[in-house]
Amino acid sequence: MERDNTVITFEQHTLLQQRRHPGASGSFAWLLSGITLATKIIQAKVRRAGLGDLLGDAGATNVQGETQQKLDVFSNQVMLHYLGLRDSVGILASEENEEPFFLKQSADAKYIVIFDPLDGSSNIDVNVSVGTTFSILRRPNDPHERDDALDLLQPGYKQVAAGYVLYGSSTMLVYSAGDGVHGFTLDPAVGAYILSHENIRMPEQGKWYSVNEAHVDSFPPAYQNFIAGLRSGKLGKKYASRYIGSMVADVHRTLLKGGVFLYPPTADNPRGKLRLMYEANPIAFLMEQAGGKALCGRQRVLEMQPETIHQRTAIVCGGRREMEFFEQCLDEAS
Ligand code: P6P
Repeated sequence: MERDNTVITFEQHTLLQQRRHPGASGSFAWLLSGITLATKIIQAKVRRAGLGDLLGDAGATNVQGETQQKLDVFSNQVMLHYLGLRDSVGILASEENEEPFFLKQSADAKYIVIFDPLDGSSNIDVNVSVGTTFSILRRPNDPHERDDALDLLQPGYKQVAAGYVLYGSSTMLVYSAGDGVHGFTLDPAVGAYILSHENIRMPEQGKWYSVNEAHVDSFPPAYQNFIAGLRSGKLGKKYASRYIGSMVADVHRTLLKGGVFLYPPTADNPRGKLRLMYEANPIAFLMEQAGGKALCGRQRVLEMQPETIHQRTAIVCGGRREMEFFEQCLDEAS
């Protein structure tokens, strides 16, 4: 029987999903096209970073106190511009900007997009994969019911959609709107994100753990015992380590192959290093949609009540077996 070579683009996929929500206005699909267009422009620059004057730092620091890379600044401007053009986007918040951008108060402007335009950018100069992460929240339809601060600081379970774009050996958009996790590979010849990984499910158990072991001496005991147990074969096999140091790449491997990715509390970052609103929340949303879990200590990441837009958090996220073992290590250490 001839193989069905029909391609499904991201736009087709989101329109098909939209049909399941009667009354959908199409404004969400139009918003998503802002993300796909911006990330296509970003990937084109990332892939040519060694040419022209795109490598290196931009001579400034961001709100995190991190040296901004030139591509950080470029990627941020592109995300802000193309999402800002979408009527349905009312608020934009970026890892690169201290304050959010309150764009429009119209009734249509019911979405909030919180993003990291180029996570892992310190790896760009050495040609390591980097990524864009995004989290989409909704505001009340009635402008009179809106509160700029409260609408932004919603817990992760209220995300209407979330995802990342990984600029790796290929460019891949991984996304969920609460109806499973789906991966789309950019076909440069067509200029479209094509469905390549429908309904991604995390393996029950993997074979890798992913953590920066340089900090292991300052991890809380439960985390130390967790890693030692994985390594010594407590889960029936001795785990190997894989750590790229670019969250989107480490998370993508964990999502597809199973295992666990973690950034525990450390002496340098006692609350963890990753940012809740635009790193941990999108990742946790995808992990849970794919059958995995994401915790900060005992707490489900998606239930954490944000206090500030740039707050950091610890995170352990992975497959069912690894996460059960992590919770067992927490119990034994208490
Ligand atoms: P460390 C990159 O700067 C980043 O925010 C994440 O992409 C990555 O997972 C983490 O920091 C790496 O941190 O302390 O291991 O270098």
